[in-house]
Amino acid sequence: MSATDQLRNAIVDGIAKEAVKQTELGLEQGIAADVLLADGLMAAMREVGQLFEDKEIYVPEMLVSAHAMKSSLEILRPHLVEADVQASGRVAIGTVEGDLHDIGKNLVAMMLQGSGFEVEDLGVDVYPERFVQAARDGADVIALSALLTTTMPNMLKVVQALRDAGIRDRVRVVVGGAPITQSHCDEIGADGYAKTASSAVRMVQRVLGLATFADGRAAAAS
Ligand code: B12
Repeated sequence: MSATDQLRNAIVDGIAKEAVKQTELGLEQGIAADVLLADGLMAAMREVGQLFEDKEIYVPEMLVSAHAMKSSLEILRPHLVEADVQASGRVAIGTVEGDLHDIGKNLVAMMLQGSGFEVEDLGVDVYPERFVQAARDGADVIALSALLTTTMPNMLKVVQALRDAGIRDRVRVVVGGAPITQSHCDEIGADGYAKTASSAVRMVQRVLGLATFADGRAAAAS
């Protein structure tokens, strides 16, 4: 069995130590960090979600799998994030009110950082007022994550709060998370949606009107 398969199994089984070992082994074998991320970590969390839906596992198991994934992600982080890249914009990112899922949000934050953005991570269960504050403090982009269908409407609350504060046109609002779609983005009047962390980088660059270098970093469009 390949290191990627063993990594996936370790995360599904919630064995953090094994997940770390297989991540290190995979990197040693020359498997690219983004391949380990997609075929190991993300595939494992999809499987975990399915097992939860089928009532084969419950919240505690989901939590240990999430912990194992985070442990693996810490090893991958330096390989995914390029150091010392010049900031090409400020992004304030958070998971919306009522929602505690942060793995995807952390990944998006990490990828944006690696692509040269200055990122302020506001955490989870973030109220609209906190996003408004971040916009007032100079964020160019407000990035919202939601993993629950019940917290999706809280994205609209943020857009409305920015409007009420009279600063909606000063910032770009971008959205993502498993249940989010382009049509939800359009419905709530957000500026951009992306399905994955890597496409999130290109989307944020696009909504800011930035051109990109071949290595993915952003430059002001001429
Ligand atoms: C791990 C997990 C948990 C962990 C979270 C741990 C943590 N620190 O995040 C725990 C155990 C705490 C948890 C709790 C709950 N969970 Co949960 N959870 C999951 C699970 C298995 C994986 C989520 C995950 O991390 N995926 C991996 C990441 C990398 O993917 P992602 O988040 O989708 O992010 C990617 C993209 O969406 C995108 N993205 C994400 N954010 C953003 C933001 C922007 C701006 C952009 C552009 C892109 C972007 O980029 C990311 C990388 O590519 C999912 C199942 C699933 N397959 O999604 C269920 C799931 C989301 N959970 C679910 C449920 C029901 C719950 C609970 C209500 C369970 C309960 N009864 O208590 C609670 C809710 C707690 C709360 N208030 O938030 C349901 C939601 C169903 C629904 N339709 O709403 C799911 C879908 C499981 C299921 N199949 O039923 N959960």
